[in-house]
Amino acid sequence: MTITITAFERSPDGGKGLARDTRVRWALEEVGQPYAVRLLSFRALKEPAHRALNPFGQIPTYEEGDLALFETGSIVFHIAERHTGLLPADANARARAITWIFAALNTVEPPILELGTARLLEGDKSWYAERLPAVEDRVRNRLEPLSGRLGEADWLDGPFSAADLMMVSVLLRLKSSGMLNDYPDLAAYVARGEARPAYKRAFDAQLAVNTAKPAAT
Ligand code: GTB
Repeated sequence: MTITITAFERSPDGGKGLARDTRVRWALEEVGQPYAVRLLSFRALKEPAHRALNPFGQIPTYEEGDLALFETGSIVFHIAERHTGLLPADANARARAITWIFAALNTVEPPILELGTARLLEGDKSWYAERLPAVEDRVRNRLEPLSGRLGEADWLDGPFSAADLMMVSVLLRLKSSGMLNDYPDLAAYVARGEARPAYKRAFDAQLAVNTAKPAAT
């Protein structure tokens, strides 16, 4: 059954892989599932046809037969459940991997998003410089214990899993801030994720979209 996801026809990051379709592409590449991509303009995101798939008018979405999903946590979990390679077979190890998916999305990602929003939307405000240290501290409050837990390990809990796919995807957003440089183990963890052939295929696929020349009119 054909899998179709949605993505920006032009991501604001110009192809740095930070839009959330990359994590879904990565999951599909890890399990070897081919997929099609429907590219959407910002206007199309808010039209009824897309809101029927995602009421919030966002990418990515996931369609497979009569199943339609939104939210990358749910989509990646679905892919990991239906195919081998992204979740351990042992029930307890599987539950721990799922816990880390939630931790990535609910505990680590929010302060990282807050930092991105502050830089993007508040950088020109008079109070920005005063507020920034507190926002960065909230990110460090997550990186410190994460780094402590990862320690010398390659991945969060045994072999690479959807937990690492999600955590690396979340941490990637910090690369441009330089904050990962204070945590060499996390920087190396992210680099290990980026070095995976499946990640590279996912990254290249979104880059091709975002660097394609517009069709001549
Ligand atoms: N919780 C949802 C999920 O995980 O699926 C969040 C989905 C989401 O934020 N989608 C964004 C979107 O559709 C794109 S990924 N935004 C359009 C809108 O809301 O109107 C967020 C994103 C966008 C751009 C960059 N970038 O350019 O660096 C990075 C991340």
